[in-house]
Amino acid sequence: MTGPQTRVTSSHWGAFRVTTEGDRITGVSAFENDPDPSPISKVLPAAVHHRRRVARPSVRRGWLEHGPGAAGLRSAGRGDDEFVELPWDEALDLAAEEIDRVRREHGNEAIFGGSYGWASAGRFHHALGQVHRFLNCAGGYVASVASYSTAAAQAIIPHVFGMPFLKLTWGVQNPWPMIADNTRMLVMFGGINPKNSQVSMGGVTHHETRPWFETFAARGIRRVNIAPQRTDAPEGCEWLPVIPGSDTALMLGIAHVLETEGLADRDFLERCTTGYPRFRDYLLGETDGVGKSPEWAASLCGVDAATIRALARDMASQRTLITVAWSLQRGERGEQPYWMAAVLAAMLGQVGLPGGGIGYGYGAIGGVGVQVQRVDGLTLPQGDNPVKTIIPVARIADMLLNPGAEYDFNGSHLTYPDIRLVYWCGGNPFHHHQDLNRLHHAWQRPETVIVHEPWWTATARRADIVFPATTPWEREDIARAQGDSYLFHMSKLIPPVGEARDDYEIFRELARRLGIDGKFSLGRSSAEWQEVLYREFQEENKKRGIDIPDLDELRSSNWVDLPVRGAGTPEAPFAAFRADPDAAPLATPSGRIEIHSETIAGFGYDDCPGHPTWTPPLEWRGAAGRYPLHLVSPQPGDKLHSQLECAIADIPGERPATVVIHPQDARSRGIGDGKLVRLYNARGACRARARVSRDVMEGVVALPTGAWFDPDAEGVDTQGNPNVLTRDTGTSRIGQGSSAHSCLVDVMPDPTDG
Ligand SMILES: Nc1nc2c(c(=O)[nH]1)N[C@H]1C(S)=C(S)[C@@H](COP(=O)(O)OP(=O)(O)OC[C@H]3O[C@@H](n4cnc5c(=O)[nH]c(N)nc54)[C@H](O)[C@@H]3O)O[C@H]1N2
Ligand SMILES: Nc1nc2c(c(=O)[nH]1)N[C@H]1C(S)=C(S)[C@@H](COP(=O)(O)OP(=O)(O)OC[C@H]3O[C@@H](n4cnc5c(=O)[nH]c(N)nc54)[C@H](O)[C@@H]3O)O[C@H]1N2
Ligand SMILES: [Mo]
Repeated sequence: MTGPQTRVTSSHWGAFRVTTEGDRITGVSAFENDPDPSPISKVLPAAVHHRRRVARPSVRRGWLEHGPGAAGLRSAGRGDDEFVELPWDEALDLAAEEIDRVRREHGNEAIFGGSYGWASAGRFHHALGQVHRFLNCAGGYVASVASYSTAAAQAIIPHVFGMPFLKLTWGVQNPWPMIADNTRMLVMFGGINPKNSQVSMGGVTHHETRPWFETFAARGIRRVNIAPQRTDAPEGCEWLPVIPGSDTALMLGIAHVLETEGLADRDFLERCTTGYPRFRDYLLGETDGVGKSPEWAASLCGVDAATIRALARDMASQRTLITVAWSLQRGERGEQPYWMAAVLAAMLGQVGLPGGGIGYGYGAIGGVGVQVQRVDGLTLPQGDNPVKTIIPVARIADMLLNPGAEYDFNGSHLTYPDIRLVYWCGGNPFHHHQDLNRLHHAWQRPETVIVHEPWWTATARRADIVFPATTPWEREDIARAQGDSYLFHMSKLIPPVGEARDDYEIFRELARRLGIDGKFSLGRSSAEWQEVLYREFQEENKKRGIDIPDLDELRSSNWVDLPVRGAGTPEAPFAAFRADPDAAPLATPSGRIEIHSETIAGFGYDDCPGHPTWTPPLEWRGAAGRYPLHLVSPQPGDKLHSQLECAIADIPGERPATVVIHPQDARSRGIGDGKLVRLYNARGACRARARVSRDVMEGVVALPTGAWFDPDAEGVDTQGNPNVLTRDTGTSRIGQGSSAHSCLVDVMPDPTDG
C-alpha cells in the first residue's frame, strides 16, 4: 500500500492538486502557478464519493414493465417512479434495441441529441462530442444550435460586425494589458465579475481578473459598474444601479446626449458605419414622436437624468471601453443591449483605438481578455449529421410540447420535429432550463429518455435509462482551453466509482450492438484515440510555431505552460478596419458596422426591427403588478452550475440557496436576515434563505442557479432553484435564446419555517 499521492489536474474552474490515498480522493489544494485560484474544488472529494453517485445502470420501473411510451405513463411516470438496477449488458441491450426501434419506426429525426451542457473539462472524454459522434454514426439526430450562455449574441453580432460572436469574443477584443495601458474609463454594463471569471470552457489556469482590477485602480482608471448588484464588479468600482432589462433605454439616453451635444464622432460614423441617420431619427423621436432623452431614459432605467448626462460627457471626453456582460442578452430582447452598445461605441468613435470601443463577455468567463496566442486542436471529430433539423438550444420544451408547430429563427421559418427519444449526456436540463414545471410536463411526452450521468441529478431522476458515467478523476485525458496557455495531462486518479464507465465505453458498447462500432470507434481504444488526436495537435501547432511536448513527456511533467501567454504586441481590435474600411471591410453586407441592418429589417420582426430599439420586455419592473420584484438568477459563485451540488447541499445552512434582498423589500414583507423565505409567481415557487443587504438594488432579488430541483408534495422546490420561477420564452425571433434574467416574483416568509 502506497502513501498519499498528489497530482495536478484541471477543470472548467482551473487547475488544482488532488491527493489520493488508495481508491479515494482525500484532499485538494491550490495549483501554485495560479495567482487567484478558485475554491470551487474544495467539495470535490465529498462529491466524487457521494452516496448520490449513480452506482449501476438503472431503468425506470414503469418503462421496464410497460415498455416505451406505454399508455398512462406518458403523463405520470418520469420523476416519481422508482428505478431498477440492471447488469450492464442487459441495460445496454435495452438501450440499443430502443434506439434501433425509434429510428426504424420514426426515422432519426425522432431522436433529440442536442444534449446541451457543460459536462467536464478534458478534451477526449468531452461528453457532448462523444454523444454527437455516436448519434451521427447511428444515422443522425435533431441537434441544437448556439448556447444558453450567448444565443442572442450569436444571432445579432454577425449582422452588426460581420463575424461570429465567438470569433469576436476570442480574437477581436482588447486584452487586459491594452486596457491597463490605454483605457481611462471602463463602463461595465452588467459588471465584470471575478466570481464568474473563475470559470472558462475547458479551464482557465491563470485567474487574472481580480489582479487586473487592482492594476486599473492603481492607475486611476475609472470603473463604473452598471448593474443591479454592487457585487457584479470587484470592490472599489463606482456602482450605478440599473433596473434589469432596461439597459437599452439607458444606452439610448446616453446616445441622445452625444447626438444633441455634438459629442458624436461624425467622421467615424460616416466612414465606418451604415444606417446612422435612420437610427438618429428614432433617437430624436422623429419617427415615433418620443425623443430618447436622459429624462425619458431615467423614467425607465432608474438612473437619474443628470447622472446619464454626466456619464455621456465623461465617456466622450476620454478613452472609454464599454463592456457588456453576457447576462444582458440572457433576457427578453437580449439582442438589443448588445446591438445598442455597439452603436454607442460607434458614436464615441473609439472602435479600433487601443483600450477603446466595445467588449463583450469580460468577466463572464475567465479567458476573455487574457492575452494568449491560440492553441487549437485536440477535438474528437463528430462526423456529419444526416439529419438537418435543428432547434435553437433553449427551445427544447417548445419542441417537445408542439411537434409540427412553426416558428421563426434569425430569418428562417422552421418546424418543430416530433421527438420520440431524448438522449442526454453531459448536461442537466432540470437545472438549466427555464420554467422547470413546464419542462417537467413536456418531458413526459417522448417515449424514451436515456441519460448518462455520474450523479442522481434531477435530470437523471427523470430518465428511463440511466447509465452511470465516470468523472474526469476516474479516467485519463488531456486538458487545454481557449484563452489559456497551459496544457495538462489529467491522470486517472482513482478507479471508477461503483460500476461507472466512461461515456466512450458506453457508446462503444451500444455501437457494437447497433453494428456501427467500426465507424464509431475506428477500432481504437480511448488511449489510442488520445495518442492520435495528440499527435495531430502537435503537428498542427508546430506549423504555427508552437512546440508541444510529446505525450509521454507531458505525462511525466503533468503540465506545461506553453510560451503563448503575453505573446506579441497585438493590434487594437478593428484597427485595420478603422484605418481604412475600404481596404479592410467587415463581412457585413455594407462592409461597415451596421447601425441599421437591411437584412434584419427585411425579416419584418416586431421584436427586432432594423436598428436597436427600446421595446419594453413583458417581464420587468416597468410591468410589475402582482409580482413586484425582479428576479435575477446569476451563476453561483461557489460552484459551476449544478456540478458538485450534492456535496454543497450536505453543508449545514447551504440549502436552500441564498437569495439577496434589499432591506426595504425585506422589511415591508417581514423578512429578517437569515430567515427562510418562499419566492413565488404564477409559474412556481421555491424556498430560499434570505440575505438582507444593500448590495442589491431595491426592487430586485438575486438567487443564483445551481440547486438540484427537488419539489415537495405541494410542488415547492425545496432547494432554491430559480428556474421554477423563470419564464420559458425566446429572447426574440432573431436569437430565440434563454430569457432567464427577465422574471418577476414576490417573496414571503416561508410558511413552513418554525
Ligand atoms: N435561471 C437561469 N438559468 C440558467 C442560467 C441563468 O443565468 N439563469 N444560465 C444558463 C447557462 S449560461 C448555462 S451554461 C446553463 C448551465 O447548465 P448545464 O451546463 O446543464 O449545467 P451543469 O451543472 O454544468 O451540467 C453538466 C452536467 O454534466 C454532468 N457531467 C459532468 N461530467 C460528465 C461526464 O464526463 N459525462 C457525463 N455523462 N456527464 C457529466 C454533471 O454531473 C452535470 O449534471 O444553465 C443555464 N440556466
Ligand atoms: N463561478 C461560476 N462562474 C461561472 C459559471 C458558474 O456556474 N459559476 N458559469 C459560466 C457560464 S456558463 C456563463 S454563461 C457565464 C455567465 O456570465 P454572465 O451572463 O455575465 O453572468 P450572470 O452571473 O448570469 O450575471 C451577471 C450579473 O448580471 C446582472 N444582470 C442581470 N440582468 C441584468 C440586466 O438586465 N442588466 C444589467 N446591467 N445587469 C444584469 C446580475 O446582477 C448578475 O449578477 O458565467 C460563467 N462563469
Ligand atoms: Mo453558460
